Amino acid sequence: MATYQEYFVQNEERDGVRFTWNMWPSSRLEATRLVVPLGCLFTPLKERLDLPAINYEPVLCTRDSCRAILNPFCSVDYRAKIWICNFCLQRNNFPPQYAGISEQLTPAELSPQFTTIEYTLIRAPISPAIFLFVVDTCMDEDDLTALKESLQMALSLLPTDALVGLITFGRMVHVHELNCENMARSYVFRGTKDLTTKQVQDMLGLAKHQPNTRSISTNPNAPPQSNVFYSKFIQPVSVCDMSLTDLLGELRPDPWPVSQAKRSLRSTGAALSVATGLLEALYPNTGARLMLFIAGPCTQGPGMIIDEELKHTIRSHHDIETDNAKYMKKAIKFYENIASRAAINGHVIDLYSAALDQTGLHEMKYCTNYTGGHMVMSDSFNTSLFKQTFQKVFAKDNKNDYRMSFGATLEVKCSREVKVCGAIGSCVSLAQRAPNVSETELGIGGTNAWKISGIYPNSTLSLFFEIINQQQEATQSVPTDQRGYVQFITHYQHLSGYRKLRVTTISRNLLDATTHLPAIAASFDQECASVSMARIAVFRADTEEGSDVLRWLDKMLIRLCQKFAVYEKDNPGSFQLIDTFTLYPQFMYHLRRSQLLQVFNNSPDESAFYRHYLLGEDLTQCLVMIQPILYAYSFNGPPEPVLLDSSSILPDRILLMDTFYHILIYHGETIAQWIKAGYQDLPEYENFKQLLQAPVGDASEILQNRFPMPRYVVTEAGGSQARFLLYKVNPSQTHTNCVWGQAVGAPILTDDVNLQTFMEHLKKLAVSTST
Ligand SMILES: *[C@@H]1O[C@H](CO)[C@@H](O)[C@H](O)[C@H]1NC(C)=O
Ligand SMILES: *[C@@H]1O[C@H](CO)[C@@H](O)[C@H](O)[C@H]1NC(C)=O
Ligand SMILES: *[C@@H]1O[C@H](CO)[C@@H](O)[C@H](O)[C@H]1NC(C)=O
Ligand SMILES: CC(=O)N[C@H]1CO[C@H](CO)[C@@H](O)[C@@H]1O
Ligand SMILES: [Zn+2]
Repeated sequence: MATYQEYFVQNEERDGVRFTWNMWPSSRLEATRLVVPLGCLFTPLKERLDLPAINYEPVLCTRDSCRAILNPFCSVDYRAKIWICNFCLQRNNFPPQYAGISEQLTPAELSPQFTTIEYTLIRAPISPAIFLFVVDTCMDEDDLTALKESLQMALSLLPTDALVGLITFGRMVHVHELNCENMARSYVFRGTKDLTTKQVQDMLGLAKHQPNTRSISTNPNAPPQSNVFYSKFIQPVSVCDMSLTDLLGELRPDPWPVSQAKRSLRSTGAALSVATGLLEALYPNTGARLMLFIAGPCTQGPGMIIDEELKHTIRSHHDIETDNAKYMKKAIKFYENIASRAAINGHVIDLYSAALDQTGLHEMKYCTNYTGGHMVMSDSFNTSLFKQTFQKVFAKDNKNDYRMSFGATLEVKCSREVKVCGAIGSCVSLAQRAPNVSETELGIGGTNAWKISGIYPNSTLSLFFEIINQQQEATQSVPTDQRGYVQFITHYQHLSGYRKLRVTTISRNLLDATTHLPAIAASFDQECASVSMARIAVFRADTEEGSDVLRWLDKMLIRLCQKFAVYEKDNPGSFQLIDTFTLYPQFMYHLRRSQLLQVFNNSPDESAFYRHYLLGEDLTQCLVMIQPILYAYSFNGPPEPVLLDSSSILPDRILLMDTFYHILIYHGETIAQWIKAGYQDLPEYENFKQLLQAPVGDASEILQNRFPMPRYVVTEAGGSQARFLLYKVNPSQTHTNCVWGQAVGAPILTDDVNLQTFMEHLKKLAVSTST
């Protein structure tokens, strides 16, 4: 049999699913005693190049309360042309077009290799995607020029049938008409006023329009209909390319004078409100992307982050803790409302922030969080970080398909042993109360369906489950072949305009945990568990004190060790973790110290940015955020991964650290001296030049493939930026436990406990009879 590790990887590649536990306890009580909740990380649109093209509709179970989709786990009677639903045991007839099936001739959706399959719903109407640029003009000429170039590039990268629109703002908000031949015209709104949707629509003259009414053709042979609907504000890019190019060309920084001691008056909130209202009126329930570009905080009107006086600084974490953030609560409420309206309609909001100071991402984060939008943070629009990240938004995969899709809904169906408790990720609840929805909520619960307005191949949700068998039932000799099933049904609009449906069905064995605990422990996926717990912690950090979240993580870790380690009571020396748990405490150690949970030295905007990606990326990338990867380069051998530990910092080594958000190259002391001496330029030290080049090459490969592009830092021993590395490594050699001159590695001055001390504490607490 394959190892569990191979099984995890195979499941992830085939179905985009990793579960915390891969054997499930058959009773509810035993499941809650596992400490780490039963859950999974699910990547609905996991890139799969080998999926067959299926252009027919899926077959559904006929039981009204079920409606699960035919899958390889259903039993089939080929002679009678009947299939039995694995979720509700309903017997269903195959539809007439399946008359020819037999054991030898099975449709793809029954084939065991297609537990994940995708249907293209060719009869559904086609809708081109909509892109609305909402552009701040309170920035200097250079920055605006750079931004205009990026927008121009975006126009050339869009599908030609895409619809586009432009709103600009500074003190005022301008909604630009795109159909005028020679004369640029725009509708102007004051930035101070909070307008209702209805007011926005009346002022733009949209109220008279019937919103896009769509009907699915009843004639199966009818070609897909395109219900394109233009207005003077939103036009196909192929039509308005010229006028939009002219408009962008003429765009100037906001003309209102700004005095020395003041900030620009920037009406971000009003602009977002107008933009959301426009899309709501014209394109409800259609894929649309609202791209907001900001160079500073909103300083007036709805959504105001700070006033215009420069002597008033933007709130810090300390201000938030001491309830001294004057505008924050009101602003959050405003942006959250905008975000909900957009999310319900399948509209995505992206935040592209380019400024040295904070711009209010902390208050605006709901816009990206609820809609699956991108959050990008750079110092200016004229940086490669912004330019290359923005270009990647429009990137295509090997099949020449765009990587962005729209308006997804994810529905989860469970067999009778399981209920769904909630989801954590960039989504909102569709408040669909089904029989299989648990009363216990974890994450966004009380529903079995969620909306994900913007979705990409790597978008990953955490889903949590509950086992519902009662204890009594469990002890009534559970048949050993009992299996639980979960089906994930993802509807989405591809950028080609087609609607698609991805179905993933998984199954796991249920075991009596009172007698089979070792088998359940062996099925523990500690990587998935670490990311799942990190997401729960970050989810809680939004509403709870940071110290409470850390205490909760510690408590869970101790309880997990108490349950699954081998030890004698009150004898820490006897403590031993079983194989499948050995890495977990280390992940928790690094998570506790990470910028995901520690706010010291970070602004609220930075915290919002870091957390946004933990809640959206796939398992591999989330693990890097929790515990960065460190590689060493030296003359002593090929590059190799090394421990994230201060002992890895050696004078004759170059280190490359990947934290997901940062790529850092660090030159050890000796290496730095050689560079200063210019050895790399001498022909006889060609090998030194090559050694210097190696990490640069590897870094640029990471920079190429990552979204968003990480910050790139090159530093050396004693350099000010070296702190990025020193904060991350385990301080195994601090001034208290190393002898100067003898120790290998760099000593670090810190009050932070190191991993070894952390583990000692953990052992002591876990084996203690008094906890
Ligand atoms: C962007 O910055 C570079 C220097 O880094 C400068 O040469 C260039 O002119 C700037 N571009 C614009 C559009 O301001
Ligand atoms: C996203 O929204 C949820 C509420 O639905 C909130 O609890 C969570 O903390 C948010 N996360 C971020 C990073 O904004
Ligand atoms: C998707 O995730 C994989 C790792 O799991 C990573 O290599 C790849 O760069 C990611 N793609 C994007 C666009 O972030
Ligand atoms: C679709 C689905 O999951 N249905 C199940 C929900 O739970 C009931 C009873 O708990 C089952 O009978 C359904 O099959
Ligand atoms: Zn069924």
